[in-house]
Amino acid sequence: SSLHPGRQRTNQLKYCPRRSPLLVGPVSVRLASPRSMDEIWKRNPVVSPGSLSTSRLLSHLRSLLYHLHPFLQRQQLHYRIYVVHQEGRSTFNRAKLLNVGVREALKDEEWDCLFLHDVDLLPENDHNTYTCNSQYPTHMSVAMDKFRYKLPYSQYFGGVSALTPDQYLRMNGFPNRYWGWGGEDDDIAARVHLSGMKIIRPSVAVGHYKMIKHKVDKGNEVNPKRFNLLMKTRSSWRSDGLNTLTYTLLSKQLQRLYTNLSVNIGDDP
Ligand code: NGS
Repeated sequence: SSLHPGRQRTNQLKYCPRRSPLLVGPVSVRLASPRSMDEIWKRNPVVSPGSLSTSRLLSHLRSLLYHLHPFLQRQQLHYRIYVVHQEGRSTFNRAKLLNVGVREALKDEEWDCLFLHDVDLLPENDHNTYTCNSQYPTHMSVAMDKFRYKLPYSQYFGGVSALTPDQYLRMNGFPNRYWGWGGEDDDIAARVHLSGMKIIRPSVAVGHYKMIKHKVDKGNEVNPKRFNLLMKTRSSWRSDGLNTLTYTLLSKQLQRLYTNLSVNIGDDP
């Protein structure tokens, strides 16, 4: 699953201080998943309610919600978390799921910022503000524990990123053709540059993330086509992306702590 909170366009920002007085900076992240959604709900009474279903929920998602709701509230943001669930047995396609999340989220509100967030990454410092830069896409997860708190390579764009809807449209969204593990984040980074933008990043001091450890996901086998696809990004980005996105929305449920989208996105042809 992938998800992204956003921030709403509003004319009432004068009521908010530029920098939230509630921030604490570095926070210690608890990796053990909370036992129940109820526990998270009780600790976050201001989250707007939908309905509750605790069936088949990943423990990663519980950890993320447990952590992210207080984090975003300390930043005094107006946000909504969407979880995009790929229904069925087809190979995982992260970038296409992110496209679906963006399209569906923008049907609900005129968000001014889209966060594309892996479910297994927990931000460790609330000075890493979940807002967008008005000019350029931002790569947020610059210092992950599994990479010893630095970038694994300078073009790395995986994990957590943030774009305005304008930036997202300008690069024709994300590729739909990456089935399985690897390369889609490199393609997204290439699109940023090919569409005339650049990537900006928070400082390594605040861009800290802890990753919830897990084995290789079933249904997300390494994509053997990824290098071939990456060689074609320059010629394919305009004809593969938001403008060619197709899927079937199977359900949209307002849970108490997030909005769940279940989608059929097809399979690797
Ligand atoms: C690169 C992958 C990226 C991936 C990154 C980190 O090699 O998709 O490693 O992987 N690019 C290609 O395969 C072309 S990780 O260490 O997190 O498993 O995000």
